[in-house]
Amino acid sequence: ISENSVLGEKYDSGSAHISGISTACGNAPEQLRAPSGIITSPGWPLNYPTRANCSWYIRANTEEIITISFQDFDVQSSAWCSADWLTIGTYKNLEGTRVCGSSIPGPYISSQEHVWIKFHSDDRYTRKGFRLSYITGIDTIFFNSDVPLVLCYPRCCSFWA
Ligand SMILES: [Ca+2]
Repeated sequence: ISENSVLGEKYDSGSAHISGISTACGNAPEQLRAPSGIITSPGWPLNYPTRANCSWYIRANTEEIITISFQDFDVQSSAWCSADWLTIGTYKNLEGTRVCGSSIPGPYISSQEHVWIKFHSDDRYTRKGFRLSYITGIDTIFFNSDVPLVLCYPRCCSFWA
């Protein structure tokens, strides 16, 4: 499909491990229905390749939400994250906030039962990339609200608000 497919190997971490090598960085999004899992940038733990375009679609059960937390994060820093970036958002075609750099982003809590995660790298300079985990579950905090009130606690505000 692309040069991405030759980089790295899948490995078994015990839970549903999804590497960026599979369809996520090809023509179609990687669709994830497992209740929890791990997503890494392509090639992890080696540097991600140039010209990567990956997308993951996580879907939980009805009335569940998805909590995403980062274990590692190192994406080439650039003004407005215009070079390499990761986004997490609700909609396929409406980009969420871009993040890049080497500070680990705060947790992301979905407002609906699905999220889109997208990763892009441009044609030069790569870094180690990212490793995140997600878990789905009943929304016990945000009853009857589309607004995740906890979103800015303890430190995710600057990344995702
Ligand atoms: Ca780059």
